[in-house]
Amino acid sequence: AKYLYQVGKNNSLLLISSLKNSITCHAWKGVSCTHFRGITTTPFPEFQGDSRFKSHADLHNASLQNPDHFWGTLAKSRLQWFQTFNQVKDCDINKGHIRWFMDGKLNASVNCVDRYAEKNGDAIALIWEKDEPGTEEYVSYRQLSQMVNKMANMLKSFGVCRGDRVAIYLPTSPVAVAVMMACARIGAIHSVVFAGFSAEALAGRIIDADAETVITSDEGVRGGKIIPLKQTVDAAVANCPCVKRVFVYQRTGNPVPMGKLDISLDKEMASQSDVCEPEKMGSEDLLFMLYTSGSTGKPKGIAHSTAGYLLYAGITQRHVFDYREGERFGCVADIGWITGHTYVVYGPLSNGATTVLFESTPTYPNPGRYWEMVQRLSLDHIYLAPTSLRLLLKEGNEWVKKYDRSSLRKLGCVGEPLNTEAYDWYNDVVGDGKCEVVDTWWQTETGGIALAPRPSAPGAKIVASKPMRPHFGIQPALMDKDGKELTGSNVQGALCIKSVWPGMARTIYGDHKRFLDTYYNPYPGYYFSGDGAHRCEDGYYQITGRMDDVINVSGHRIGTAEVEDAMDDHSQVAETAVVGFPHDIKGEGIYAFVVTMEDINPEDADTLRDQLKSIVKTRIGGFAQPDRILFTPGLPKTRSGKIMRRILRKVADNKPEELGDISTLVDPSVVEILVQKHEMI
Ligand code: 6R9
Repeated sequence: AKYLYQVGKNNSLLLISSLKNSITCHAWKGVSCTHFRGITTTPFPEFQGDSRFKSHADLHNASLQNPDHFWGTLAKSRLQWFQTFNQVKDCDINKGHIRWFMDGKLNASVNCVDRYAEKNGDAIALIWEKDEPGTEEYVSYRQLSQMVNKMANMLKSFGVCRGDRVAIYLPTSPVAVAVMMACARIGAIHSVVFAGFSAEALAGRIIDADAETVITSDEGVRGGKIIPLKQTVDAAVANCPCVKRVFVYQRTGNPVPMGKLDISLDKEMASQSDVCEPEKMGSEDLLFMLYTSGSTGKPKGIAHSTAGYLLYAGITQRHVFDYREGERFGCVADIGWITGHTYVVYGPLSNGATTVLFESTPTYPNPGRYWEMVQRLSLDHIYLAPTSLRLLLKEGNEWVKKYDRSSLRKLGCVGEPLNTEAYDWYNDVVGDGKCEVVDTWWQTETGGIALAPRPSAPGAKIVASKPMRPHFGIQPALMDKDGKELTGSNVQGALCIKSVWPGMARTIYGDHKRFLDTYYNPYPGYYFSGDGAHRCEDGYYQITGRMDDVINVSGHRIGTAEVEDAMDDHSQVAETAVVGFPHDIKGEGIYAFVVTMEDINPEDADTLRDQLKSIVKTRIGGFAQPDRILFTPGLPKTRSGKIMRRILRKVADNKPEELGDISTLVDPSVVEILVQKHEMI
C-alpha cells in the first residue's frame, strides 16, 4: 500500500501502511478516537498509483521540479472551474511577475459554498462561537448559500460592480463570511479591516482602496464589552469622500444613529432573492486585499488573486493539519487578519469543512475558554497564536485539565516564534502528549502556510521551536549580508523563497513598484520575507524574527514608523524612535524613545505618556500603544543623521553591556543617559 490510510466502510479510516510506527485503526468522528503519532503524510488521491510518487520527498520534489504537473493536477481536481486553464503558470521571479492558471474561469464562492450546498446542504459550514459561552450558532452550507446569494444581490442592487473594492469592518461572524463570499460572487474585491483599528486607520485604508462601499455592524461584543463599531465607521467615513454607502448589520440591535449614507443590511437582505448568478472570474482577477504594516509609515494593501490563493489555502488547510471530512476546524483568529482569511474562511470552506468563528477572547469569561469550547464543540483542530499560550500557561493547568480535550488531533499555532516553554505546555498539557503540535510560519504575502512540520516524511520528528520544513512549492533560501545564498546547515541569514507557488501575493494595491522594491529587489531572483532564519543541522528552519523595522506584538505586525508618525504629531514632541523589546506574553512589546521640545517636569511625564498613548490609539488602534515610553534629550545618531536602533534595542532589552562600538555616534554621551533613564522607568 502506498498511502497511509484509506476511507473504509462506515467512514472509518483504515491505516494500510506497512510502516512500523503506524497504529491499525483510527475511527471516524463520533466513534471512539484512537490517536496516533509519527504518521505525517496525508494522502494525495491525485497521485495515488503514480509510481513516480512513492514518498513525501517525491511529492515535494515534484512540486518544485515539475510545478506545472503538480499544481496543474491539483488545480483541476480540487477546484471547480467554469473553464479550465490552458497554462499552469507564467512566472518570472526576477521581475516579481506571478501568474497562475492562465485563461481559467472560476468563482471562489462557488468553490467554497455552492458545491457543498449542492452535495450535502445540511452539513455545518460555520459554528459561530459568540462572545458568551454556550450561545453558539450553527450555519449549514445551505443556509450560508442563501445568505451569500441574498447578500450578493443586495450589493448588486445598490450598484456594487465587478472590480469594485468593498471595505469590511465587522466582527468575526457568519455575516462577515457571507459578505466576503458575496463580494467574491459578484467579482468585487474585499478589503477586510480588523475591527480594532481606529477611525483614522480605517479611513486611510478606505481611501487607499478607493472603496465606495463599507460594511459594518451597529456594535461588536468582545470579552463582555460592547465596541461601538458604527461610531468608528461614522468618524472614518466623514473623511472619505469616495464612500457612497454604508451597510449596517445588527449585531446587538442597540439603536445607532443612521445617516444619509447608511443602509440597514438586515432589512435589505431580507427582500432579496436567494439566487445570484456567480460572475465568471479570471484566475488572476483579484479576490481580496488586506493591509499589513511595512517599514515605512503607510500600510500596504497586499493583493491576492482568485485561483492560486484559493488552491493554496485549501491544500495547506487539508494537508498541514491533516484535515479529514466531517471534522471541526477551530482557528480562533479574527477575520481581520490573514489567518482569519485563509484558515477561518477560504481554506476550510473550499474543503467543505466545518469552521469555527471565534468572537471572544482567550480569557473570557475565564482562562478556560478555549478548552471549554473544545469540549462543548468537540473540536478536532485548534489553531491559535503563541501569545495566548504564554498568557494561559501562567494561569495554571487546572483551567485546561477540567475540560475534556480528547477530540483534539492537531494543535496549530502561528504568528510569532513558539518558545519552548509554550510548546511544551501546548504539547504536554493541552494535548496530553497525544496530538501533533504544528507550528506554521507564513505571512499575509505568502497567502498560506509556507513552513510547517507537516506534511512530512514518516518518522520525521517535531522539534520544539524549530519544527519547520518547507511546504509543497516552497524552496527556502538563506542569504548573507552580501546578498549571496548560504549553503549547508547551521547557517543564519535573510529568509527568502526562490520558488514560485500559487498562493503568493501578486501586488501591493495601487503601488506595484513598492511591491517589487520590498519583496523582489532586495535579492534579485528571490522573494524576500523580511524575516531572518536559521537552518539547523537536520535541515529544519527556525525563525529568528523580523529584519526590518516591524515589531511583532502578539502576532500582529506593527510598523515602528507608523507609531513614530503618530507620536510625532504631539506638539511637545520633537522626535521619536520606536523599537521592540522582549515581552513575556506579547512576544515583543513596543518601546518608545521620545525627545521632547523642552525638558519636561517629572510630575508631568505621566500625563504626557497618557497623551502619547492616546494619540497612537486614535491614529492606529489600542493594540499599537507603546508599553514603555522614555523621555530623553537626544537619540543616538550617526554623523549622517541615522538613528542607531541597534543601540536602542539593547537599552530596551536591558543589555547595556552589549552596546558594542558607539564611537561612530555624534554624541556618545546620550547613550549613558538612556541607560540611566531606562533603569528609572
Ligand atoms: C500568518 C501571519 C507575518 C509575520 C512573519 C513573521 C511572523 C508568523 C510565525 C512567525 C515565527 C512562526 N510569524 N508565523 N514567526 N514563527 N510560526 O502571521 O501573517 O500577520 O502577515 O505576519 O509573523 O515575522 O513575517 P502576518
